[in-house]
Amino acid sequence: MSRLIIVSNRLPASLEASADGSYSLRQNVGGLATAIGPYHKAHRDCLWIGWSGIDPDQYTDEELEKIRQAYRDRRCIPIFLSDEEINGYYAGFSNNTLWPLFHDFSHEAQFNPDDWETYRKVNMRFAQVIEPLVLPGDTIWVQDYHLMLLPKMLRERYPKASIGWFLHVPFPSAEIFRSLPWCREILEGVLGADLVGFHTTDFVMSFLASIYRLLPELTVDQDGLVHMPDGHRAAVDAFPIGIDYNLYARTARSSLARAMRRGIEESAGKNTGHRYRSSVTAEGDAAAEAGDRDATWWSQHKLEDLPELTLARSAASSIGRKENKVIVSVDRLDYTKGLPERLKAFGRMLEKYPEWTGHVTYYLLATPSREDVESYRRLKSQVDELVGQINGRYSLLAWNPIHYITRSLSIKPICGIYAAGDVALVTPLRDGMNLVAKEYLACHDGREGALVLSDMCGAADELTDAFIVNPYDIDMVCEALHDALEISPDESRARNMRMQARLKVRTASNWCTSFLNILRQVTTSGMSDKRL
Ligand code: ADQ
Repeated sequence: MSRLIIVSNRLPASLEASADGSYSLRQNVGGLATAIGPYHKAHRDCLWIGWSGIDPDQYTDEELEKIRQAYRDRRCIPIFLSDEEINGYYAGFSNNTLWPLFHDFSHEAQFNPDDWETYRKVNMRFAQVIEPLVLPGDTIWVQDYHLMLLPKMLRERYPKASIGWFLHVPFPSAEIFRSLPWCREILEGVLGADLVGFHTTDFVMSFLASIYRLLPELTVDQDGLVHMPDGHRAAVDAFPIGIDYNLYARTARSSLARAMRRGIEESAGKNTGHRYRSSVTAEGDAAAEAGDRDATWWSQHKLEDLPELTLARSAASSIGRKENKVIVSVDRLDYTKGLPERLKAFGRMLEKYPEWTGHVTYYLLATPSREDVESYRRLKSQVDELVGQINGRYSLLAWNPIHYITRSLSIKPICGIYAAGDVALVTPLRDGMNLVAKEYLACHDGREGALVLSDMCGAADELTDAFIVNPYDIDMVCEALHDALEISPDESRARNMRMQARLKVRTASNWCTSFLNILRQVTTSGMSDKRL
């Protein structure tokens, strides 16, 4: 029976130290951990190798051994990297070169030969750690853009091993990819695998186009098999990743998620009419009671005189709206996620459709990431500023259009946010798949909830019943958002049922098995060819 060795940049669990000096592990959230984690857990002979995320210089040898043991107990093998290695391999080449380039942000990409050299060395280090662990017949599955040289390094050590590689982010067009000074080495590195996987057929086509252009000595046959001059061949195909649908549907019904949903709905004034009006009254009463110097102002003005209230109320009644609405989005703060464009579209909607004033609240969860990188700090300031501008311009006395949260939340409150959203606004400028769109639909299992989805992510190929938009087109997003808020519950449920039916079948676990089954088939047929 062949074992599976998963290799990724980060392990699926992070270290937590207890006061008594022992170490335990906490499951990481994120696409990769949730997609492959259950397979790893369920198969006792499956190992996971990756960077531990800790600086070994901060620990004694004895402590490092305890840490290794804590990981071994979970069938994980930690790799320890120094600060210098992390700077060059992870922050440098992975995040400052490959990430922007692969997401069509070439202007953000830095081409630093020292970072490339460290990336190469760290990929080699992974190969060295894996080497003593591999047994004949093992399958090795390498993940993502951090480890693009590893398949070839492993192939050189194990010519007969079964090796897969999967890219979780987009593969760019050949025109963009060839601007990378080390593009050939990267392609050759990946092609050491027997099976190369992407989320969509578009990414497969871009990858094959780069091979035609940059490695003309290779041939690609009708079945998408790439033939190397040394006789090795690699299959290339699309495997759109799914989610654990039942986990999200179930978690959305948990008591914590339900409480979170109720809290959001209440604060957005849902099912309670125009809540801001009673808050304004309460605010005035409280000021009067406290002998506030503004109390006279309050007593002299009838609430009906407030122009903003009149505007909101008359506009709302003119279209007969009874219910307030909630828009949600959940992101890591990254320039690929299109947050400034999305905020501008929301601001445009409040301007163009003033009847929404006081009646729609946007819950924006955007957790900062990579804060040591200048472009990410700039983005954070830009988002802060836009949120401030929109809230400053449109807020009423007791209603803010945007509820902005920058904390990191765990799965239950996130499911509560998803479940509270009448509309989810998911508009990345570029994304390999985008799991948030799928998680939102699972949290609306069997009920209404409209999805506004960017056509620049892999998920748009599958979720065709969503309101599909070009995320750069502010007017288009504004109109789609308005339409999504206005959709009838029946139509929304009907659209969702079609998308949910697909998501229930194409789960994370099915993605995992389908990749591994094809890898097995490719390797088996390759071996029989070699025997011939
Ligand atoms: P990511 O870039 O991590 O994944 P995505 O697919 O959206 O992007 O997954 C994000 C995950 O993190 C989701 O499970 C979501 O619930 C969670 N998350 C997002 N924001 C969060 C926040 N603020 N706090 C807590 N959790 C948050 C990469 C690629 C994607 C691809 C996945 C899987 O970039 O395109 O879909 O891998 O292949």
